[in-house]
Amino acid sequence: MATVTTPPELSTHPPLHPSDSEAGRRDAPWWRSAVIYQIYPRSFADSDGDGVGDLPGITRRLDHVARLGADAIWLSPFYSSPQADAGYDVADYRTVDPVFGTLQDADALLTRAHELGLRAIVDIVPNHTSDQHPWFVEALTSAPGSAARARYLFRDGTGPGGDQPPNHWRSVFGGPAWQRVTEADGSPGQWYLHLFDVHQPDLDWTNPGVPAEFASILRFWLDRGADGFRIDVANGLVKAPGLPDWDHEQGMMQGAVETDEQPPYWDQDGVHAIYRSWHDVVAEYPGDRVLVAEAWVPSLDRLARYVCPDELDQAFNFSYLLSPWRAKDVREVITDSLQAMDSVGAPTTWVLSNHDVIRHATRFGYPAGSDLPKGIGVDDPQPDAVLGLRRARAATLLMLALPGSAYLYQGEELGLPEHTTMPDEVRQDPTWVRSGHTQRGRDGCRVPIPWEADAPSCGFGPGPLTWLPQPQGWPDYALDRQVGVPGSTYELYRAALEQRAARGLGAGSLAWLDGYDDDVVAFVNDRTLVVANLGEMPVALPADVRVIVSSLPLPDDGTGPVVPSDVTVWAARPDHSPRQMATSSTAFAATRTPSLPARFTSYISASARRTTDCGSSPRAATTTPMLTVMPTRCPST
Ligand SMILES: [Ca+2]
Repeated sequence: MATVTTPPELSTHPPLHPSDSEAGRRDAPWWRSAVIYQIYPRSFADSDGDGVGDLPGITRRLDHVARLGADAIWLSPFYSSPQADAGYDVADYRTVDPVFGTLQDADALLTRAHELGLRAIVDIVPNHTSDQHPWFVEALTSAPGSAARARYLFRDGTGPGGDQPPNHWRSVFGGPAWQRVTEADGSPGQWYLHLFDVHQPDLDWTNPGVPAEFASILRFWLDRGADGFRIDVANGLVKAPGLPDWDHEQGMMQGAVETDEQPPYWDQDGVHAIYRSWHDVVAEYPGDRVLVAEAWVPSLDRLARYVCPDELDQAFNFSYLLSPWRAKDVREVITDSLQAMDSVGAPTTWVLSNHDVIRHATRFGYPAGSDLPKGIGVDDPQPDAVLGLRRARAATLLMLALPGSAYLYQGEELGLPEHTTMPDEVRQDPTWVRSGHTQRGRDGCRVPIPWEADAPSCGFGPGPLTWLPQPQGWPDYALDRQVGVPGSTYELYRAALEQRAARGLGAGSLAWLDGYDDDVVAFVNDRTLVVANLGEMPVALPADVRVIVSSLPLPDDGTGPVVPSDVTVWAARPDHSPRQMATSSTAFAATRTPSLPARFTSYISASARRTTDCGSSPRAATTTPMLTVMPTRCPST
């Protein structure tokens, strides 16, 4: 390294976010500082070789999540569903879809999770049911004005013959949010509201039968041992009285609308009474159960209203996920997030990837702030995979140092990229068809996980079938190529989670540091110094700190270790206790090497570049109801 970097004169701001007290830490519910690992059941592990992941597959592989060091799992929906929207169209909230297994399999999964010390959060989808739900089937065969129709939002049409929709509301997926039905006598009939797909009729939450049914569903899963719920579209359940007209296109998934006005179906004040009642249901149960909101609202302040002390416990922080890899943006969103959640005493959450967005190892392989398509295909500009993984590791290490609760998405601990060259003819996300082949959708982040490099389907299942093709190079990311390998992304995650727990970072504080250039994100969390270098020039660490974990090994410029571009470091400050100085055996602990070890750089570039194929893994024969009409729910990335 040519330039000698001088250790900066650092000064600490007053804490933006205070630590939990010792007593507070002792008594705090687990979820205030948890690391929660999202499992997308279709793509985690397949037990029976049909190419589709299932609950027994998850149970068999669950020790991986425990060894990684996560505190909990969140399971995306596995309920009986025609799969019009990847299981977010539920036909029976109390049964498991046969493609995923049985209710006994769900019980076994929950039992195994608890044996491993993992909590388990399940999904709840209360805004709408499937059109195959018995309630909706009954509503269709019942007369206008009947009790069965009153559970949904049936209305007469407008205009001559009622052949125009009741109002101008638009579906999130495009087109009118209303569908006309044919009455029992064959005549054109009423219309029903579907803010999402036509197969997802919205429930009427002002009908007392609806909240009563959902309280019963919550209890059904709490009784079986669920440790909480992730609430789908938590901002949508209540519509403004009278369904007043609104003819703007709305961009819920971008978290914004085209006007400053709030649509009469999002974020209505009435939702909060529902969540207060859910809070009470969950409070009937022993232990600390958690309610997590997926709520797309215009601001972090509006989001904070969902996590008031008598409502839900935490909310996904999509603002953080959507933030570009630029220091100014990262500092701003961290500050705003902590201030908003602290204002109501709720833990802030952090997330970089999920089943709806382009994986962050790929997102960060494009220039910061790029406007990426909703799904990347072979014709699109391809990411810089090496840079993407480098930045993803740095971003993850930054995220895991933040106080609050962090969400991981299956496979990110392996450094998995998005599948960006998937042939269009094997795509399963109906977004591709529904968008007129303009948006490829989310298949690229849902590719089955590689467990064993040399096994068929990379160990995803017992045979070669995978419901989406695994890309070339997948074996290089396999878990068995990374366990115990210094420098692997898996070992980085494991070391980070170990140190996060040992150093109490999740319950800790955040105080910004001054002294670095603007393109460095630097803060202290109690006795841990965190430096993320988002700039181009290497920066020095203070002389008196000791490196605990770094996202890549740190070169030494002769005066001490320096932090290169796109690298994050955790370091112990001088007043640490011996226990907090403990370093993980496989972390880059206190490395003072003259340059990046060749073994590491070859690993990272090989992972990103190699073109070995994953056994022979043809696409699964379509033996299961595939996602034939699923609309997009992608947040903008
Ligand atoms: Ca299966």
